[in-house]
Amino acid sequence: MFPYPSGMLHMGHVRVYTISDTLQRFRRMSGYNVLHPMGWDAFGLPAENAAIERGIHPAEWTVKNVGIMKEQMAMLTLDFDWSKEVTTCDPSYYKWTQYIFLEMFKAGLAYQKEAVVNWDPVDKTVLANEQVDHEGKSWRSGALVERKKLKQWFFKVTDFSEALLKDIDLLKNWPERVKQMQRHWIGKSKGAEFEFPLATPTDKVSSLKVFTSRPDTIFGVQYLVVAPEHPLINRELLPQEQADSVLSFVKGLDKKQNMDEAEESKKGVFTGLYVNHPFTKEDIPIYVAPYVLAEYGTGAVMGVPAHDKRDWEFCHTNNVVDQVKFVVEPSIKEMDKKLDYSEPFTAQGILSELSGPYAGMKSKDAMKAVTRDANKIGFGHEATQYRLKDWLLSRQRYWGAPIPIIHCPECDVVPVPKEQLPVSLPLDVPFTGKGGSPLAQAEDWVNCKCPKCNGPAKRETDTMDTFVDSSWYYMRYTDAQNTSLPFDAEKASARLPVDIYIGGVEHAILHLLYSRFFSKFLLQQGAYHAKLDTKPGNGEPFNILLTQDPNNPKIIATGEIPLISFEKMSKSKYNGVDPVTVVKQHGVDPVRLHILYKAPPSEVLEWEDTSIVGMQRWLSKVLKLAENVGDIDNSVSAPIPALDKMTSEERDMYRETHTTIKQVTDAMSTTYSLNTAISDLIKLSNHINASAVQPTSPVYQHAVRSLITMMAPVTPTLGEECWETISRANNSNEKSGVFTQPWPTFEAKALEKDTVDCVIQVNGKTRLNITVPVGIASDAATIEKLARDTPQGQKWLANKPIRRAIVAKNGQLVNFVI
Ligand code: ANZ
Ligand code: ZN
Repeated sequence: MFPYPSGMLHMGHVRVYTISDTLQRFRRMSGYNVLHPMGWDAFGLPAENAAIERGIHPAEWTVKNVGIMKEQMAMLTLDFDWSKEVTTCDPSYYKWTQYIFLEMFKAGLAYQKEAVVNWDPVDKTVLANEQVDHEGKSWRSGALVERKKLKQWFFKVTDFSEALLKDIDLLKNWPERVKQMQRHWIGKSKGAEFEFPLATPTDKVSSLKVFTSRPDTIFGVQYLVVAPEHPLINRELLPQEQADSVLSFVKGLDKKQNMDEAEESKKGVFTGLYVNHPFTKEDIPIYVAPYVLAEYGTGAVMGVPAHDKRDWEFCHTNNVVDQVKFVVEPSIKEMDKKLDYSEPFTAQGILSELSGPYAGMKSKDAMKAVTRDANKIGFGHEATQYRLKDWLLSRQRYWGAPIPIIHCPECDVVPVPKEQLPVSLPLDVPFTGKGGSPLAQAEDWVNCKCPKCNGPAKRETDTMDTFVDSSWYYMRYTDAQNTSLPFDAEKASARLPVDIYIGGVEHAILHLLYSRFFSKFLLQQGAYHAKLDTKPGNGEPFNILLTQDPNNPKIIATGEIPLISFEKMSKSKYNGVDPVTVVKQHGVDPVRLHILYKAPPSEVLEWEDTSIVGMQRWLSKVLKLAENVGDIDNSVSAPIPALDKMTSEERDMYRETHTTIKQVTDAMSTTYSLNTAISDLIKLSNHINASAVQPTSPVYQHAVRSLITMMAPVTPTLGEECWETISRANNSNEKSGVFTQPWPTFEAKALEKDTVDCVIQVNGKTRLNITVPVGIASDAATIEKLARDTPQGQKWLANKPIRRAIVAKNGQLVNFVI
C-alpha cells in the first residue's frame, strides 16, 4: 500500500515495506519477473491544512515531503522500481482518475444527491470528520459544528453489493478475518417488505413501506416508526394538530452535535397518523424517531417491542403502549431461555397464541407463510437488503482531483469532454479555511463555457475523496507512463491481479472494498483483457497480507476496526520512534531484521529496541563465517562430495543446511512467517559455528554460501558485503553480487537422517529410546541386540526370550512381546 506523503516514514511504513522488499528480493532470486512499485497517495487534508496554517502551497508541501520520504526509503535499502512511480496529485495521474469518473458517470454509476455534511457556521465552510473534535467543535473556529444538507456526488457501489459479497469466496489468500469484516460491512439481510395502508389515505400518500428481517413477528407490530428525513414528515401530509410539534422535534434533531448522538437517541414523537394492520385490522400509530435510519431499507420500520431491542427501548422511552405483545416464544428445546417479560425476546422460536393463524409454527416456517400470505393480499413480498451504502465521494476541499463536471443553466449536468482532461487545479487560490472551498472562490476557474451549448457555465467545485485515487493505482503501476489511457489492457492483464498486497489492517474494509468495486467496474467495461478470467481470483484485484497496526483501536465487542482517517493515524503511530534515528543508531540491516523477527506480519509489533543489539551480534558472527570462507583459496571450484562420502559431521551440516533451505523457502513463499525464517537462519549459523567441519570443506563453504544467499533478502547490505567477502579469492561470476545468485534449492535426499530415534515398548508399555542406523531400522533382531546392550534394556527385557516383535513407523516404534 502506498503511503500518504506526510513528510516522514513511520515505523508502520518501515515494517510494511521491509516485508515487501524482503519478499520481492526472494522472488527475484527465485527467478520471477517481479514488479515492486511505489507511489504516493498525495491528495488529502493535511496538505491543505499546512497551507491554511503555514502558508505553504499544498503542492509545494507534498513535493517536499515526497523528496524526504524517498530518501528515507533509500536509506532503508528498499528496492522499488521508480520507473513505475505514481503520484496521485500529479495531473498526469489524476487525468485518469477523472477519466474513470467519467466512465462511471456514463455507466450511470456516478450520480448526485443530497447528503449531510459538517458545517462550521463561523468560518462558513464544510469540515471533514477529522476536523471536528470530540465535543463536536471546529478545529479552527471552535464553533459548534452543524449538520447541513448539500448536493453531493456518489458512486453507486450498491449496484455491486451481491457481486462484492459473493466473490469474497474467490479470495483464497485473504485472511478469514478480513473477509468476515467485508461480509459484515456489505451486510446482506433477507426478509420482507410490507406496505401498510394509511388509515386515512390521501391522494398524495396512501401507504407506508417497511423492511423487516422478521416477518414472523407481524402480529407483534404495535406501531410504525419513520426516520426524521422520511418524506412523510412534511407539513402537507401531517395532521394539523401534530404538524408543528413533529416538525419542531425533527428540526431540534439537526442541532444534535453529531450524527451518532442523534442516532443513538431513542426519543421520538407521534405523527398523528395511523396505518391499518391488514392481518389484525387494528389501527397502528406512526412515530418519527432518529433511531430509524433514512438510508437503510425503506427508512421506516414496523415496531415490534417484544422482539427487537431497539424497538423495546423506544417503546419504553416514549411510553408508546400499555402492554407489550409477545408473539414468539422459545421452542421446547430452549425452555431454559424462558420468557422473561422484562426484556425483549429476540431469538427465533415458536409463534405464540397471539399470532392468529400462525400460532404454533416455527419462526422459519412462519416467515415464509406470512410473506406468502402478504403477497396474496398485495401487502408485501420477499426482499433483500444490504447494509452497504453508496460511496459519497465528493469533498468540499481543494487538494483533490477536481470532479470533471460542468453545470450549465441550460443543459444541467454536463461531463467535461475527455479531450479536455485533466481538469487541472488552479494554483493561485486563497487558503484561509473560511468561506468554503478555495476552488469555489477561484472565479476564473469556476466560470467556463458549457461544452454542449457553449453558453456560460460553472465548473463543479467538489473534488474527489482520496479513496478514489487509491482504488486504481495498482492498475496504473502496470503501465505508469501511458498517455492515452489509464493503462493498457494487455499490460494490465499480464501483471494483475496483484500477487501480494501488504498494508495495515485498518484498510481491511473501505480501501479494499472500493478497490474491488473499481476492478469489477473496469473489468465489466472490458478495460481489462479477458485473459484475467483464467487467473485465480477472477476480476479481484489482489491477494493481501495485512499487518496488524498496534495503534489501531478496535471495537472490543465486535473486533471491528473503527473508521479513522489514514492521515490521522499516521501521526500517532509508534509515538515518536523515528526510523531514521533508529537506523542511524543501529544500522539498517539490524533494524530490518529486528522488525521482521519480532512478530509475523499478521501480529502486532511493539517497538522496543533492546534486542537489536542481539541482531547486531549475530550479523558480526555471520560476517566472520564469510571471512572464514573468503580466506580459502579455491572456495568455489571444490565439488561437494556425495552424501555417502561425507564425514558424519559434514553429513549433519549438509542436512542442517538443506533443512533450513526448505523451511526458509516455505516461509518466504507460502506462510510468510518471516520471524521463523530468521530463527532458522540463526540456527544454521550456530550449527556452522559449533561444528567440527573446517572452512576448507566444500560442505562448510556450501553452508555459508547458502546462509548468506538466504539472508540477503532480509539484510541486503550484509548480504552483498558477505558475498564479496567469500568471493574475494576467486574470479568467478559470483563477484557480480548476491542478488544475481539463484535462490538455493534443497535436495530431498539431504534431509534424510541416517539414524532413527526408536521408541521401544515392552508388552505395549514404553520403556526406553535408542538411536539406530537407518539401515537396520526394520531389523527387529538387531534392534533387540542394541536394546539389550543398554542398562534400561537389560532391566525390562531381562533374560526373557522375545515371543513376538512388532516394528512400526519405519522403525520409530518397536514393541517386544515377552
Ligand atoms: C421488525 C422486527 C422484529 C425487526 C424483530 C427485527 C426484529 P438487519 O437484520 O440488520 O437488516 N430496520 C429496518 N429498517 C431500518 C432502518 N431504516 N433503521 C433502523 N432499523 C431498521 O435489520 C433489519 C431490521 O432492522 C428490521 O427488522 C427492522 O426491524 C430494522 F423481532 O422489523 B425488524
Ligand atoms: Zn449548456
